[in-house]
Amino acid sequence: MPDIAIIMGSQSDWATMKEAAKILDELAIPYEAKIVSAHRTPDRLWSFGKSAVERGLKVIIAGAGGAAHLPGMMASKTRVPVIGVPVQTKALSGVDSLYSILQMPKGFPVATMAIGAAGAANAGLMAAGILALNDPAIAARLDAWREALSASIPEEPVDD
Ligand code: RP5
Repeated sequence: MPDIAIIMGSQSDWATMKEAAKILDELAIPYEAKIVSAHRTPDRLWSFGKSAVERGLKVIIAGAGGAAHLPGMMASKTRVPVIGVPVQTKALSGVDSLYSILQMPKGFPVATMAIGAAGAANAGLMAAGILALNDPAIAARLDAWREALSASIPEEPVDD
């Protein structure tokens, strides 16, 4: 059983949420990926949230767009930490998703990332950082990943 779940409201979210998966692949951290929609599959959401602790999940990355209720509803159903990813939308550019995920009432937090692909990648890194607190091997891989990223940034700009 993996420690991390990546859940999303729709197949159409996978293009974005794949960025979280890619980071976890790079860090050799196993995860499960599932479509769980707050509106279209509420029973699936409920049973996922109800069983998350007993299944041993340590972090849930939840991405959704528009009326993006999945991360907040999941946070209401389980104490497993939820990292929310606002998926970019055509109509409102993902500001709708952002506000839907961000403005949780006191008592049920969702750690909300940036809109879109960068937010999804950062969700993967945040989840890795949480696991690294108790896993020295993941900590070492995450440190190396961060150092490699820093080393890849040139000191001076070049013409395109
Ligand atoms: C949300 O509605 C999903 O998270 C997705 O971002 C959005 C659109 O879903 P589709 O109509 O593309 O399935 O529930």
